[in-house]
Amino acid sequence: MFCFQCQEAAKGTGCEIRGVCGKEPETAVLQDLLIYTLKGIAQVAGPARLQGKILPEADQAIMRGLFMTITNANFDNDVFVKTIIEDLALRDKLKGELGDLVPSKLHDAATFTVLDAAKMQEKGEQVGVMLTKNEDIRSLRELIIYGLKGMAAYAYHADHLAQQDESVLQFMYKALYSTLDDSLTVDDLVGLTLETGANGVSVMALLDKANTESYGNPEITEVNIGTGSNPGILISGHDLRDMESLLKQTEGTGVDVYTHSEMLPANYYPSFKKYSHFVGNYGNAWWKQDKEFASFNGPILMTTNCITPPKASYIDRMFTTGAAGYPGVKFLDAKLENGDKDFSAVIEAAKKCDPPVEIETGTIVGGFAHSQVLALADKVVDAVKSGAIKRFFVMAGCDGRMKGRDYYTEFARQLPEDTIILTAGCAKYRYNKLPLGDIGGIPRVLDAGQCNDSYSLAVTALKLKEVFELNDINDLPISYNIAWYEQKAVIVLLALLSLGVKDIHLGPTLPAFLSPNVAKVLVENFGIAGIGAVEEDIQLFMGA
Ligand code: FSO
Ligand code: SF4
Repeated sequence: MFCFQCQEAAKGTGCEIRGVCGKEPETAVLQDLLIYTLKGIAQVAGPARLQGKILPEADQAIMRGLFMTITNANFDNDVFVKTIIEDLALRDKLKGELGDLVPSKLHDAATFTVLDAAKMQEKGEQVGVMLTKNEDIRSLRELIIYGLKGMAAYAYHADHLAQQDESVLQFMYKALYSTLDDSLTVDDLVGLTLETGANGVSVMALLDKANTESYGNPEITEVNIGTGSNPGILISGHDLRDMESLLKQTEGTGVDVYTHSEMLPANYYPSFKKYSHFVGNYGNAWWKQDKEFASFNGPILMTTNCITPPKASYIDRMFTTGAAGYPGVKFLDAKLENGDKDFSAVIEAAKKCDPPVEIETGTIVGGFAHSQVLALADKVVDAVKSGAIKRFFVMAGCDGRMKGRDYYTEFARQLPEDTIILTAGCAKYRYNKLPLGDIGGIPRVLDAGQCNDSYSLAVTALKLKEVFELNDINDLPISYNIAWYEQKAVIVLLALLSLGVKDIHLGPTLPAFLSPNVAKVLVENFGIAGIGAVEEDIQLFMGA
């Protein structure tokens, strides 16, 4: 195996024996083969798809397949083997159906066959990341693929709420098969990387529309972080439709619902607030789940990544759905008559469990997505004009296990009191429980929501640019100090670059998949930089 797609890649270069995330080598190889299979489907069906032919089965295969290979999403070899077999059958069916629209010269990815799991290991070993020999081309191809994985995840959630963006879907085909094309130069691939970012903006806008049209605009909310006395279900991940289904089905059952990690922002949506048994948020970022799932006592529903290898003490009460999976963990896929997923197994399990052990008490504040911030725009603009707010810090992104991530807690703690942190994603757990106070009633940490809600931060920045009549988004008093972990953060980063944001600091370490030359392109054209010592970084940002 070789995998270097996330921030925790072994030795900062890549996992070769077993993933730091817990991914077994066989799983890594199957994921490589699945990506290769999807590239083949994209080559076969891409030209037809780009001419406007609608191919829902292929769209689904691409969205789900890419999503399944995101860090910590799916560890289940049987599911990968089954998916590859189904996708190869789909690819060959498409060849028959599309006839002349299929390119006459096909890559091996569009013609190979494997019939069993053993052969898949053999083939998968040959088609991984290292298949591309030139390190710069490899670096750009992987940067695009990781961006596509994030894009696919967001498109998948939007699709679950019946929203699609045709141009985003078409782009996924084009980008996938372009990574097979040996005639593309470094410059071509840099261009494609920026196009990936532009489509990242579109897909985040799409998911924002899907979420807010379905559940209302997030609003300022005090979220309870304590517990009640009933048995509870803990729901994690990003899928708001799953969240709604669970709330509807638990109503009146005596079972409470709590969010974990990336599902925390569900608490900010008006449609979910009406459920009195929706108690609040339990715990912190994804990587603390081993302890927090144990003390929660009740069942846990993972609607997406981030899963860490479950402990024996709670594996029996864990459930997955959607693109997520783990061997030995029950997967829920069956639908009710109304089209919602059937979560009765989780609810029945909860009834037999003890209530959660309380690990903290009090509240945290969030709900500052674009609509809420725009409602406060006058107040914010006045505070900037009067000098009460000197600078905003976008500290969106991810949390993770690495010790060096203490940097973000310290950074937030040491920021001058006339600064505001704009956040989204699970990075917030590094500082969202600190007593950082407010500026004239505006909290100093404004949480827009999930990682995809980084879109809201971009909307806010664009609005401020308009209000202050600036020509360049980089003239705003906003600095970007972003933490990354997995591939959704990659699409968020590419989206910000495509919006023209410069001088983003990225940590805690730069991606292992950036070759020195590709890193140089990002530094020279976009001012991307790493992080240093907290005090010096703050001085640098404040003097900027
Ligand atoms: Fe991931 Fe990052 Fe959304 Fe977290 S991009 S790691 S769980 O912020 O949030 O899925
Ligand atoms: Fe290693 Fe990250 Fe890949 Fe897991 S996803 S194998 S931790 S690089």
